[in-house]
Amino acid sequence: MTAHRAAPTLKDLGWTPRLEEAFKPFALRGLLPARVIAEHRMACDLVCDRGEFTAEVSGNFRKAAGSKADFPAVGDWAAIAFNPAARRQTIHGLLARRTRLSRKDPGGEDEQVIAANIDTVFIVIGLDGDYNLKRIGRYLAAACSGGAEAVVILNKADLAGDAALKAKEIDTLGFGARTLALDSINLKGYEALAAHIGPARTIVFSGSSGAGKSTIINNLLGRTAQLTSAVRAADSKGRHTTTGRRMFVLPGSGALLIDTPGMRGLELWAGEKTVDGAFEDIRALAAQCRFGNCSHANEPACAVREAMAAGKLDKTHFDNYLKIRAEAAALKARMEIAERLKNKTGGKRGHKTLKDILGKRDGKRKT
Ligand SMILES: Nc1nc2c(ncn2[C@@H]2O[C@H](COP(=O)(O)OP(=O)(O)OP(=O)(O)O)[C@@H](O)[C@H]2O)c(=O)[nH]1
Ligand SMILES: [Mg+2]
Ligand SMILES: [Zn+2]
Repeated sequence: MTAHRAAPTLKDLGWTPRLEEAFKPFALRGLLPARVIAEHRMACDLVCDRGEFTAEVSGNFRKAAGSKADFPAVGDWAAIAFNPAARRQTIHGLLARRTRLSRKDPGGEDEQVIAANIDTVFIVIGLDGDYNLKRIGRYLAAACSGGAEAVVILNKADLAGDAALKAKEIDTLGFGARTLALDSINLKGYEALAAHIGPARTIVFSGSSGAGKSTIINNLLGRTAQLTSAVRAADSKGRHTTTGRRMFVLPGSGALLIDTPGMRGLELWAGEKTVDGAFEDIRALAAQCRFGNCSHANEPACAVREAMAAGKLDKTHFDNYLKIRAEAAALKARMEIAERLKNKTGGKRGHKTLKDILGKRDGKRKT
């Protein structure tokens, strides 16, 4: 692909002096920075200061990759060897990801990165048959464990009057995420998005097919950038209209919006692995603690506490790490209880919410 229209600059795409610093080793090899804006089967589209191009990874990159998660994802900063004559540019490396949203690879046990270096995950839920508290919990766990801010968007508020009630229910999941209601047909509630949409802020839209992700993106862009199609009336299921992940620059605010295809059989990645992935610095320190299972609370010879005392590790960053670990563990426990109850009753109580289940369990504990 050639640069057929005015491409955004690197700065528009979120390039910062800090990234520039991290990129130095690549720059010394004569490589150029580029942001991945779309993913295809064997290639991706990216933007560098020469324009927009298609690119693929080098043979050495492929050989060095340990898993699928090591390959370029939308939002990644890639190091490319620019060749104006080539049909495809070549990616030789990626900058370490600041945050990510991952899922379990549908084809195996591997982590699949949906989007990288994102500030916010919009979890878009349709207030029709799409609403499911347990699934929202899984999205929240995945979003938080990838290190990004999570916002739940209850879309299709024109179809249901209980958005406020649902927001309260979502609060019981304990992630402290903001919940907003949108009516994307009559464009209501959009002013609340402004708090999350700013210059070079990267936002990934996640949620099941038919929830309205592409509709919201089109509304924000003010043009039909993405196709949309009606859900099945019987069960509100979407038709998997969006088939690839792609980033759009929002004119005006300059935010970067990533549309994604609705997920089937959602299995987001919220394991300890990603908690550690988003907190690589803490993981590296923890490896130097005297005890392998150090909780970094009051054990002797704790490298994490020592780093904090020496001002080498930010306390807020560490507190976030603890919070997210605790949330992931609590969620896992709650999911297990929900699963057990479902099995006991033959899986027929699908309309009961997690809150009902939790309420009962809490009640039992007190007596
Ligand atoms: N009533 C109502 N319908 C909406 C709203 N937002 C979107 N829709 C409709 O829902 C259908 C699905 O919307 P899409 O934007 O295609 O959904 P999507 O999340 O992008 O779906 P996939 O691309 O399949 O993952 C379309 O017919 C939209 O017009 C809303 O706020 N209210
Ligand atoms: Mg779509
Ligand atoms: Zn420790």
